[in-house]
Amino acid sequence: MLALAVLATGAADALGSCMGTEGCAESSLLQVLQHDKASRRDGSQPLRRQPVIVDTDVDTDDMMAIAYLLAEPTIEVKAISVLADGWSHQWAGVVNVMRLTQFFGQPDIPVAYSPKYNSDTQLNLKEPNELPNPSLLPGVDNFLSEYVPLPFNERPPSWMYGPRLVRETLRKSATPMDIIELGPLTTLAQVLQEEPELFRSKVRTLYFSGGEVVQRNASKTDKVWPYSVGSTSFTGDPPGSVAWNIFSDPIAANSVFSFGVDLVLATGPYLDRLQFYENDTQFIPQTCGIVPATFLRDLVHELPIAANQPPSQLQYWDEGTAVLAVQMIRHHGTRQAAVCTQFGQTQFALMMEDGNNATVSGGRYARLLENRFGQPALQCLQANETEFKLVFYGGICGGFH
Ligand SMILES: [Ca+2]
Repeated sequence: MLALAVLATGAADALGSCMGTEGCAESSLLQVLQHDKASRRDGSQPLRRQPVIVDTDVDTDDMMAIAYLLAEPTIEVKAISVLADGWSHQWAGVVNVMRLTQFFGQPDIPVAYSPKYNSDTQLNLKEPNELPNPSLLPGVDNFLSEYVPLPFNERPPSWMYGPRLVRETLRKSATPMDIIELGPLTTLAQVLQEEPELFRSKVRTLYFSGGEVVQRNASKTDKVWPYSVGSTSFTGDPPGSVAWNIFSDPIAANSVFSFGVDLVLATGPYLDRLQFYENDTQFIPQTCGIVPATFLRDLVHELPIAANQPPSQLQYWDEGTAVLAVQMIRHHGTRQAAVCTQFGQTQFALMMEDGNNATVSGGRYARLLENRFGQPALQCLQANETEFKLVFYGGICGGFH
């Protein structure tokens, strides 16, 4: 804790020293990392940074989550894979992620495109669902180029497609890695199918954004296949609601979940407590340097505009997953995280039946149902919203770790 406090103070100083300096935007967070290295030379205990892989569909909340993860000194993001079946177009998602890696002083982190949907996943291909609604995507695609503009990272993306990048990153790692999944499980399912033993030996814990395990007799959901999109991507909030990250590729999700990987679900009920407000700028620390503070204020101001949604419909979905993952990683994956006030252990399987016979099968497509034959999972079910916002905004500033 002492080392973290020293780093936090140093980070704030490094960022603060950037005020009014031309070119600071590109170098500011790099200074933080250099300060980290310099602090080790004075004899202080070096931080052991846990290696992680991030898989993402690069919605606005993914971008904000990745900003937090890149600013976090206790983890090291080794690779970022961008999904093809998520909340942005790949031409935009990859370069937006690379803007972030550059802004946070880690411009050479490999960022990969994905080639296509998992060839084993047929439903999306057979029945194009027009999800997300295409009208919602321009603001997402251009979030970090027009709304909160960051300099373009001139480096080329990885030559590898997402599944290969994940596979090779796992293979090269000397120690087991954590995976933070901010989108559908399409890429991870492909890695798993190709290299199950590598997955088993090198993946320590999978932190998954969304989902909730419910009882077989829980109230039915309004999500059936095919799903007709309304004015927004995903409407309705009944008990046992279905997560986008599962709904969009449930066959991939079933593959990963049935495998038996150590799994933490940042559940819908947990994430639903993390409401976005326009006055969340109050959580930007006073000590925050002008560059990250401006970045964060712009994020808050521009998010509803880019998302084309009122603030009341916006939550910190993937950001909540990122903070939960980081806090648990610091405790070696155990159920210790200040942001989570209630954990629950369960076993579940993914339901693929799309009918309305809940009394027989618990049916409803892409739902996670309690199942004694199924995969064990640790669920975070309740959030401490204030703790989350302090940690998220403070973390990006380098002021709270
Ligand atoms: Ca996402």
